[in-house]
Amino acid sequence: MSESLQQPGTVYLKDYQPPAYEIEKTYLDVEIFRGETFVKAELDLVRAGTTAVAELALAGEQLELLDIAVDGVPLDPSQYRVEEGGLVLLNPEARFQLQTRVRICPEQNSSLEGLYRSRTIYCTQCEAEGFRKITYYLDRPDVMSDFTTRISADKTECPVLLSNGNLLDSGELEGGRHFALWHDPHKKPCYLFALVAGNLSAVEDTFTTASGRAVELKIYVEAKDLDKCDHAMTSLKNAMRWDEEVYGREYDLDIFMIVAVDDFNMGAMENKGLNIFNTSCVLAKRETTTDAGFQRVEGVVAHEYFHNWSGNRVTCRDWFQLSLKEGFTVYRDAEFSADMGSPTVKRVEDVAILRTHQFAEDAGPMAHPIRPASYMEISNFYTLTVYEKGCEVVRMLANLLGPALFRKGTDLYFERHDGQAVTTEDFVQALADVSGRDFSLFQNWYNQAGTPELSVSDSYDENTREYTLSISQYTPPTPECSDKQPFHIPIAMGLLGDAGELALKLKDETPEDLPADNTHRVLELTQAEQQFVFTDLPEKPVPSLLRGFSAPVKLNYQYSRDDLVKLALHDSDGFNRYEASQKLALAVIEDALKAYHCGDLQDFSPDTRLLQVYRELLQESGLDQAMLGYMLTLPSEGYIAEQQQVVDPLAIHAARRFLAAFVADNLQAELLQRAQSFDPSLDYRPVAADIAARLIRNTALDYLMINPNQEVLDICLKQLEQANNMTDELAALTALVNCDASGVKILAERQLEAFYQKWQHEPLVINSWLALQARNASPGGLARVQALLNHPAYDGTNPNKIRSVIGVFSNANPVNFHGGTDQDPAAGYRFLADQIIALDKKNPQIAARLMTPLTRWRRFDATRGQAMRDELSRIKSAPGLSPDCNEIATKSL
Ligand code: B3K
Ligand code: ZN
Repeated sequence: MSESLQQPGTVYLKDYQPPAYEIEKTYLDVEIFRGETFVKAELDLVRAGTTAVAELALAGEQLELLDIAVDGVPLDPSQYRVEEGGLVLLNPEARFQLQTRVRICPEQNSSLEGLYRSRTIYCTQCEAEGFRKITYYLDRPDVMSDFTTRISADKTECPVLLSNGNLLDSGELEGGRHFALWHDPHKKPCYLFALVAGNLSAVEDTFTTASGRAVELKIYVEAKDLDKCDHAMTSLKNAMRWDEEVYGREYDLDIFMIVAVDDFNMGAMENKGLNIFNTSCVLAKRETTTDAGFQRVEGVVAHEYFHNWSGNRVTCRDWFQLSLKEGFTVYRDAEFSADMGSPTVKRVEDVAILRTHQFAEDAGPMAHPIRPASYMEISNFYTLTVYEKGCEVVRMLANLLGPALFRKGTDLYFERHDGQAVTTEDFVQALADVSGRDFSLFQNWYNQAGTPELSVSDSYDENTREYTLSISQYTPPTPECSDKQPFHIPIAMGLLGDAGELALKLKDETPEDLPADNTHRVLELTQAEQQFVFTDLPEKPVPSLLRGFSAPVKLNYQYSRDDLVKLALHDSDGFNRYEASQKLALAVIEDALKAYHCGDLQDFSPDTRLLQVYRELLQESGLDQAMLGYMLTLPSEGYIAEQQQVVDPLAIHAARRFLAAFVADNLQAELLQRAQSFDPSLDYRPVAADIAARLIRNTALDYLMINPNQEVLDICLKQLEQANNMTDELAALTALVNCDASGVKILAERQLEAFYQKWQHEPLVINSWLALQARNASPGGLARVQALLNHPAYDGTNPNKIRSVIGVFSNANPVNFHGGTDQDPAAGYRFLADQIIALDKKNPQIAARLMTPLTRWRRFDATRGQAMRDELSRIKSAPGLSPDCNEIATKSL
């Protein structure tokens, strides 16, 4: 047996082999100097099996090996090889200590993976395979070790030195340097290792666990940001309490630290006891942060904290199991946020993202099961599928079991596998064991990609009073499999009669089977086709299907528009009320699209039933104002595009805009009343009711600003000037900038500049400022975005800035991205490819992420599709292309 280095190419789940060696103890001595860092590692390696190993390979990248010894004796060059990708030890003993010393250059590390420098702060990002850029190691999640880390650095430049676990020692060194020694008592894989060194200030608090232990909480930020940590701290304490109450999980160290850095490839990272965050997911204060920003901080702080159990205490055996920790943890944070705010609103928001973006991924060339069977570059698999669909799969399991059994199942999972690296089967098995349920068919959710499509038809027999729902499922082919097995699909449902919800009785149910709430059922579809017969129904009902979006599927049932009106106004399920309003709006937008294609959109008269619904909703007392805001918002261009056979982004934009103007014209009085309710003297609180009030008011303002009269313009400007919070300030600026009315453009330009002058010292506010311009659908978008890249506020090495400009333009400004320029319709695509090729040399992970819109070329007409494809080919043939971009280009072409 030998443990060899991973070759570039495809890695397969079926090839998994347990590690040949364990690393019992890891001692790291990291000496940070300006421009270079020295890492000494002492690894206590123990052979896992009884058979001798000819070669043992340790992964390593961009390391300069200075010294190598085994048990204190320097190795002769005949005893090892340094190769591309790592270090190979020849004929290793069964037990030995490997001592290496390497030189690395964090200052030159622009990939933001491994040890790098963000502004003045040294920090690490090791998941998935970044630890190998710090030292030679068995860089795989099933190798779990006891870590001790000594850090030393200049005391003035880096007064704060942090790593995982508890501080054992610290002190002064010669030459103005100092050191800190940390030990983590919990064994962990190296992807959870973290180190931070820099000039940071901390906000401190304590949390007393359910069993009475005091935990020190520290949030480290640059001193200028100390006033923006309260919300993260409150969110952290809420998350700690919630995990105790809902999952029985206590925190397990004496200290929990969060560090915020500006340059970070994603939102945050759950390193044991030392989470490292993108500033965008920690910092929040009302003057600089929108409601969505506050909610994001709460959600991400909770998510990373929850990983302490779902990910750290019980971790993944290999990276194919990523959804084991991510899907489950997203489910946990979603339920937490639902509990902190409004469950229906949270559900509506999450489902919108899933259906717009994950469904598109699942229908595209990068489609993969939540547990992929192969990958080329694991960084490309931190996807909406693994995270968001993974969450939906856990949600289905939780709903099939019900709260009590699900809790019993997660207790068993955590206890059975504490300290282990496991698979998604282990998770499902624990749930099966406590419930006695058979989840063998359910496993298809882990193994098959693609979004199942349900076709539902129904019939009612007046004589027998029976109502039959016939449901069939079909899943389109995806790259890994063209012939799908059926999925196990829970369909939560109810039936609406003329006077409200009808009592339900399935044909084979006995009176004892009937649940207390007899207006709701969960049907379990387990075959390609099934029928469900309800008896004793007095009338033909309108079915309310897939309540709460009980499964990540597309549901087709021929609702009449009157049915949709009824569901939107009267369904007892909040999610399905929203869904019906969206379906109705989508139907009217599709009418408008037909008119557009016939060239007479301007003379088109939309179905007024949509106005009827909106009017009644606006008058409904007791309706959650956030729900009202979402129900009144037309489906996004991205969501509309998802519903089309061939996407025509210009047509979609025109049709949606036409309908929005129609709504604004016809509901002017009602909308004006909402928009006028702006009151700058109201104190700002980021709580559900207030967030909802701002949302509906700003939704109304958006509508009115499509074609504003002076009164509306005055409301908008007043809000922009007097807002005491970023939500209202940015909403007013956005409405102004998005307004195409003549005369408003110059005003918008002036206000944009004034906003910049006011906020230029706040990077996160400037990100929003960049993003709102990148999203602006007015003609000339590409030129504006190119100008932004030359603006002093732009920094082409900072992922947040790249996402705010290039990411937002290519994903959220379809009319400009796909419209190009008058001279060159493909100019948007060329621009994006140029940016990707340049960025790939510095930060391949972010470059690969930016490729998503181009991968969707099959969804467009032949000319656009070919132009997008040409750009993918150009990326693919760029010299020195990273494996990250290469995988996506190869699979998409
Ligand atoms: N686990 C990290 C993601 C790491 C991504 C590496 N490319 C954050 C999270 O999901 O909590
Ligand atoms: Zn996560």
